[in-house]
Amino acid sequence: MLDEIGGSVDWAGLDAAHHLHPFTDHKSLHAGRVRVITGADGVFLYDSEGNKILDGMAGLWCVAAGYSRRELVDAAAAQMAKLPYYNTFFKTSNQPAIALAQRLARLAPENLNHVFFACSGSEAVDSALRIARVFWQTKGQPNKKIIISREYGYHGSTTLGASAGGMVDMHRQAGDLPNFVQILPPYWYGYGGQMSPAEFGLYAAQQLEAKIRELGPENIAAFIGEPLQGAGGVIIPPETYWPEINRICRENDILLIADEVISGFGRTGKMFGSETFGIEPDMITTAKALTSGYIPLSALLVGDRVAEVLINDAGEFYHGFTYSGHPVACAVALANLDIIDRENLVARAETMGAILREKLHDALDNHPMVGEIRGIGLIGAIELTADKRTRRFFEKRGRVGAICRDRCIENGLIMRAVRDTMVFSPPLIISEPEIDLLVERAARAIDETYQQVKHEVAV
Ligand code: PXG
Repeated sequence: MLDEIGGSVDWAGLDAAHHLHPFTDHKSLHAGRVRVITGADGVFLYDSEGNKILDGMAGLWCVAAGYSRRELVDAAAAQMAKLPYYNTFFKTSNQPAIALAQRLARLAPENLNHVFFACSGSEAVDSALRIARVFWQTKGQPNKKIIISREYGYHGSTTLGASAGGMVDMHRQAGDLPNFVQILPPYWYGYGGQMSPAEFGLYAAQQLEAKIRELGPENIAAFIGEPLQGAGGVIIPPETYWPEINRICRENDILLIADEVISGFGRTGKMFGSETFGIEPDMITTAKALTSGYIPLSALLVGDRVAEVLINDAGEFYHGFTYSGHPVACAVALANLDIIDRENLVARAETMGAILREKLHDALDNHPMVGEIRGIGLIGAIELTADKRTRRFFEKRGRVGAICRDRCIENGLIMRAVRDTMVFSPPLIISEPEIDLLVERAARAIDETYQQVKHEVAV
């Protein structure tokens, strides 16, 4: 159909005329031209202007297995031919959903043995928060409703997810739901001051204890946090942080939800970020790399103490989606997990991530505008700074990051800017020559940015 329309169509013009985009200032979008992506292969994207771009973000942190994986296409086609859809309501199920639930229970930390399916990370988060509240209602503690999270946390864009997240602009538009509060994120580079990272990790975790004391543990349902905060700027907590959070949640009888929508399925060099950081969660939300983004699917992994109450005591759980346990999406996820397993992508994230960081350090450590290079597995960030000695931010945050993001694209690389922090999360299949290309293009883009804003940088 698309091919039949031919090459003369003004796709960008039609997009501006009819297409509303997520997280977009449409006026500024229409002032320029939208980039139309037409194809992809491995770690590269192709656009309608004939550019070939290295995708340093794996789509939106999701295309773990890389583009153009024939097996995923075949898995979808075979399942579509056999059973394209049926629901999992009303005492029915399907084989791909059952097989995937079993497989996820095996992969998850040992106390998480049940799975609830949805279509997006937001819906998985929504489901987790709903289950947390039902859990306490069922246990006769209906006042335990408050959800604590962190500033710069991102938990999706449903109204519950936006309220749980720590993005102030989203709160303003999505409405401020009651019973959500945020605490300081474990962002040492930004907030650590003179403390060592280890000291600051404890300090940031203890903000949770202080908030619990202020609000009363009898009013708090759960703490939700990403093992590392992706959309907030790849904020990687010091090692001291999560063990302290585990202790505080346990001692105050508060559920701990690890939002692994980005960190799940190998990104941090272990199957789950919970393993990497030593988190002991009651629930884990996953999405994105579960299908490498080829088809929408999310899975909420539910721990035994919560599942037992939900199954045995809660009665009907009034929640679910038309596409919960979609057979085609689950079949694609199974084929994708086969690739991750067979190609050792989890271990590969750790080794290739170390190589990528080493090369970034070699290329950029001495750059006057680079304040920090951090990462774990194949996810990381480069802090652009106005003064690398004091870690001072630029005036009007986000401006220099936006310049750098545009310079990256001009140089054939997709990297995201979060404020003035450049973030990357390439497909886990990235090779060493492709890492060289990523580093070379990133370094060039950062240097071109520096040439523009040099007068603002202390030397
Ligand atoms: N939790 C986390 C930790 C996420 O990163 C969601 C939940 C929501 O997932 P869905 O599938 O509903 O989008 C996410 C999604 C960005 C960006 O610009 C990040 C996400 C989504 C869109 C943009 O970094 N993360």
